[in-house]
Amino acid sequence: MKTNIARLHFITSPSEKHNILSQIQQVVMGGGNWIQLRMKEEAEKEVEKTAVQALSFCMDNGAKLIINDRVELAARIGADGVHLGKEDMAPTEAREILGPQAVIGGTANTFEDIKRLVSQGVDYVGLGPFRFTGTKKKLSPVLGIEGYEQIIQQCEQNNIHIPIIAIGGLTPEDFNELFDAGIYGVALSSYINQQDQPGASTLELLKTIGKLSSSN
Ligand code: TZP
Ligand code: MG
Repeated sequence: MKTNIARLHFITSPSEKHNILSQIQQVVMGGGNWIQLRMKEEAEKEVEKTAVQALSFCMDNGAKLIINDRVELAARIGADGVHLGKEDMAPTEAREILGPQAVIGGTANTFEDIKRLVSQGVDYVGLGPFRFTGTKKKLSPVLGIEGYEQIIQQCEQNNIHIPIIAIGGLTPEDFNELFDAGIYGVALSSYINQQDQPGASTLELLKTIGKLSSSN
């Protein structure tokens, strides 16, 4: 298991307030060190242009850049890793392309998903959605806190240890019960990029997470 998985993942998404690059810059300046570039609608060329600029900024400022879906693009530009959903390339294949140092994350909605992803060598799982969110299309069933508690218990019973990152409509008010349930970290998009000051918001979130996460 990679020990350097961050507790706060920022996922880019379209926002009327800040363009993608500005979101990344502000979050990183606020202390965020883990960015997932998620651009679902844009053409590959545009994604690559943004990804190259984002990677340069992240590298200069000690942050990791994880690319959503696009393994070949991540390999081409030398990004830190990829995040893969069920319909994307298998993590085992991505590992062959990206190598042992790359971070590979996978999306899970059930305990079975986590089991499969762990067997495929992922470094973390994004487990969700916690609640409804408009950020993702074709949303899987909402888990709620009971879903997390049950799935984390199943992981413990089956001796499965992998950083679990909660995702989906999260706000800081949710963190307490989620960390109590045993999650490792959180991934947020709209809560951060809809703020006037995503950097200041990131700093606050990191403080909260630091207080809650010490034992997980
Ligand atoms: N996967 C499950 S929910 C989600 C993704 C990518 C969107 C998270 O964004 P938000 O705005 O924090 O709900
Ligand atoms: Mg995907």
